[in-house]
Amino acid sequence: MKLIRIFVICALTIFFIKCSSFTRNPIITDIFTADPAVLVYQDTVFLYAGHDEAPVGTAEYVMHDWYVFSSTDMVHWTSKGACLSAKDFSWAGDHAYAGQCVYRDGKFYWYVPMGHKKDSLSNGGFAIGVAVSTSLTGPFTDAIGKALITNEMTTDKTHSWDDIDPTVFIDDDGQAYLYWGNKSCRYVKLKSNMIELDGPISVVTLDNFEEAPWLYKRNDTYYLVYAALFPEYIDYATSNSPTGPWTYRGRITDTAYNSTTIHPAIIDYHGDSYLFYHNGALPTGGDYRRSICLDYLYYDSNGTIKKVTQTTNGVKAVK
Ligand code: FUB
Repeated sequence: MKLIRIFVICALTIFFIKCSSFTRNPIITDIFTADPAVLVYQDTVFLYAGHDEAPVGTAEYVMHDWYVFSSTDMVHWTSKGACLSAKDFSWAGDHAYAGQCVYRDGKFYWYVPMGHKKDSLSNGGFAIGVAVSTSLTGPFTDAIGKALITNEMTTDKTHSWDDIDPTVFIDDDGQAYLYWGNKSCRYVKLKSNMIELDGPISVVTLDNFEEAPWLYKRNDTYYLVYAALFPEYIDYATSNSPTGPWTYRGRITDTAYNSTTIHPAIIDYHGDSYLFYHNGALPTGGDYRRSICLDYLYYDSNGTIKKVTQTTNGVKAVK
């Protein structure tokens, strides 16, 4: 009798969790995911995610590929599988860190940082590549057959992992901008083909900048949101131009639960604004076994972002 009661309670709990109209954070629970980037395409939300594969007890990132998930209600997420791998770039070693996929003229461009093999173009260190596909989920191929940004192209900081975490924004006039960096934030204009630089690389002055920039525009204001300090918070700055100068506006989140890193992605969907980030909340989770989460983000009437509370309930299903 007792066993039957326990079975019924378990079954009901699973049923209610599955039917819940809230996301529950983390939103992906069957693998470890990090570094969210989000793209809304034809009324569906596509989440491009890093994949943490470090075994329990391993104190370094083990990341070989990137996953795609989709949702139309922000609660139920469908895995499209590993849609891109560091192996898809002949010049890359490993270390599939944080990327972002954007759409332009019928194609999807996925900008990703990886370690560069030592060869005639680079002496190693992190580099940024771009993969292209006519489909949101691939197959993706290396768009240029070499890195778009190498460690040698940025000389203001010398550490080997300063060229990571690309974010790409296409302005209303069609000009595309690539921002990226660790410790030093940089940007460069991209040509309309999305695979060539269109000018010099510039260094951006930003308070507390650590890594993980996310650039977007709301009304006439440009927002540059990023991981700040270490352990990381999410801070942001605004400007009336996509190239700055940037005015520091403050803190969006505190540090993440059980993770020294946190990584922002922000979208609007069906009238609400959302912040994606990661924490280490899954069982056996931590710094190198992270999980993507999702919470509402609110603006004041003057456009400033209110501080986001990281919840376990997440957000409600979009009707
Ligand atoms: O996932 C590896 C690195 O950790 C990312 O590139 C950073 O943003 C941090 O999340």
